[in-house]
Amino acid sequence: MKNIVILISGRGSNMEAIVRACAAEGWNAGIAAVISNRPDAAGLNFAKSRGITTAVVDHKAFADRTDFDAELGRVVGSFAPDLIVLAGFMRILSSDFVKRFEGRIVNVHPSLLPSFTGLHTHRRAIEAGCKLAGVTVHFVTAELDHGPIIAQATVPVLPGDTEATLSARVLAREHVIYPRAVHWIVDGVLRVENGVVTHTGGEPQLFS
Ligand code: NHR
Ligand code: GAR
Repeated sequence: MKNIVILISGRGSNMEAIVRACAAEGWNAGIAAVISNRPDAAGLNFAKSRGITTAVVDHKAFADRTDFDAELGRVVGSFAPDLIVLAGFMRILSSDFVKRFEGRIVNVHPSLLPSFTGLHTHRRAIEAGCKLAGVTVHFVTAELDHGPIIAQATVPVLPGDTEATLSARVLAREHVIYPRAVHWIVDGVLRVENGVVTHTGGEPQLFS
């Protein structure tokens, strides 16, 4: 059984999709904890309703990033995670944190990386006139949104799209590919070579 720790900051719909898939598909894994940096994150309620241990490490209670990261690392580490899943987690993690859990942290980012790293991806894709948008699941490295790409899904950008309509279209794909990617990691079927992730069973890593 692998221990999964999920970090959230808000709604937690990706966390919910992963919790549901883990149970429904009988993964060889358990959700050891859901941890939020925001005390009011709605996702904490869903986790509690499923009997999952929750914790809050409020970044506002710390003098600086180093102190916050040290405490987050202590709390995350206390659950002996095999895998740390960032699901709408909004705090940039220090290189010390990333090094400590090297190769065991994944993130879902709402753009087709390496385009649109950082925040406000949907607005920026619309303003750039992109006709294609999407979502990327990647391993987390110290360099923000630059880790090895595990899976991507594409969606069209439609005339008249707003941040709200585009993000909803992308989010629906996130809920499909993120649980799939996490399941692959639990099953140990991915190989990373020179920063490129390959599914050893040849399953497609691109979704439409
Ligand atoms: N940490 C590292 N080291 N590497 C990554 O690839 C990370 C990461 C932490 C979070 C998620 C990421 C995203 O998918 C993520 C990837 C937050 C920010 C940000 O600017 C940027 C990217 C991501 C998450 N956060 C502000 C900060 O100062 C705070 C913003 C807020 O609280 O609303 O940390 O997009
Ligand atoms: C998701 O769209 C996720 O890709 C994005 O925030 C949303 C979280 O939704 N993540 C980021 O923007 C990270 N900077 P959720 O809380 O319902 O999973």
